[in-house]
Amino acid sequence: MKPVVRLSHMASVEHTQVGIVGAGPAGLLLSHLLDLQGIATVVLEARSRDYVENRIRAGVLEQGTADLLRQSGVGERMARLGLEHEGVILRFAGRDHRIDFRGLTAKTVMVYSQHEVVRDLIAARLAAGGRIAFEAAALSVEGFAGREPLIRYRDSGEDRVLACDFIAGCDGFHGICRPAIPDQVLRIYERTYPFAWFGILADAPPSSHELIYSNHERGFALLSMRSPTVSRLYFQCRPDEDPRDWSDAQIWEELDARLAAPRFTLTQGPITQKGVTPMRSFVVEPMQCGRLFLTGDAAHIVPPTGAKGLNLAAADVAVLATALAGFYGQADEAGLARYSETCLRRVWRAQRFSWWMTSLMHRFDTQTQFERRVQLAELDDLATSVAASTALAENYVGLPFG
Ligand code: FAS
Ligand code: PHB
Repeated sequence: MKPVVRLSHMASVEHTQVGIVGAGPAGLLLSHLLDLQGIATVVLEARSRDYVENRIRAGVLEQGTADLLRQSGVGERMARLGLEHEGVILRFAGRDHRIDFRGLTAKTVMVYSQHEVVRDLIAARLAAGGRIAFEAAALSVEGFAGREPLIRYRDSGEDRVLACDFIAGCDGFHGICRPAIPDQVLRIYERTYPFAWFGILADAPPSSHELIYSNHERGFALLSMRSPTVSRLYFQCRPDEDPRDWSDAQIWEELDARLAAPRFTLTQGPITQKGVTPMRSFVVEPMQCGRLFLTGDAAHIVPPTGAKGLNLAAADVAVLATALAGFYGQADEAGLARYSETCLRRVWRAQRFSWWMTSLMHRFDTQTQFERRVQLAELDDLATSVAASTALAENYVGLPFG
């Protein structure tokens, strides 16, 4: 029998088992997986439901992430709207090389937008009677060094307290949970890149059935998609680029130049959204402190070249949900004790892959002619070596969870 959320004698204090800060993919998926285990949660989200359901971000789900959504009962819309992809195309030096995921790994990826995953998870939680407080920003997380953590938050202008057994910090890179851990506990590893991604959404049928990653003299470009009628494209730009400085015509001209290839035509259309995403690699160790557990972007950021951000969040949550189920089901704390170590092994392998893909596909102003030729030789190696292509495919479709 699932314990209900109880209001204690001081009406402003709520109690639950796991308090979750953030209703992005990590927080919502954790709440969903814990509910399936009969574990009570409350999700606190600073933004509105409309905002989080329309925030355009990641687009590619690893096989493991798609399987987790299907197996946990929230894969129905993904099955209808998602696009299963069996490979990607690397475009460089006027040639294409296809990485055959299914042939090399027997796995595939699912092109299905992050905001659709968020919509599916919110719908599932609300249908199950889950508690998600929107426009309820967590102000502080306290007491997690002991056994009675609490989250202070503001909801509808009223200051409230959520008392819980555990806190899951699913509040992204700019959240409050990671900074609540004492500096002397944390080690931060980070790298910033000398460029960013200029991303657009366009009402234009994708010009390729599969994603195209292009290493061009003018800089990197990526052709992705959201549906048979909506394209998602990116090109490498300066970190301080202002999207307002670019007309639609200039954007299409740049993408057309960087994606040019024989017998390829880039279909254009009205641009419905444009933005610049900074590029950084970031990891915090450990990912836990007492009864506070960090997941997803609250703990790590990868450059999006390897399409790992959302998938790493899902992998962290799968590990944490299993560990919490062990605690509540068998009073077994081993999974919780090992949470950070288990997640970080996968996080660092995804960090390496994302750094490698970024270094392989982008132009660096500081690049010498020798380094440029080595970069092209590495792409040529991928195009000619099954072992090299297999290594890329294994990382792209996703490493095992846990
Ligand atoms: P999120 O940041 O998604 O969610 C955190 C949530 O916590 C947010 O809803 C926020 O409002 C909430 N929150 C923060 N502080 C709070 C507080 N004090 N109280 C309550 N709630 C609070 N990844 C890819 O794989 N491919 C991509 O193309 C890609 N593009 C991206 C573009 C952008 C602009 C950004 C910022 C990220 C992109 N990412 C991409 C990475 C992204 O998809 C993340 O990996 C993913 O959103 C991680 O999910 P969460 O960890 O849930 O964090
Ligand atoms: C996307 O579709 O948004 C996308 C796809 C692949 C990436 C990054 C982003 O590597």
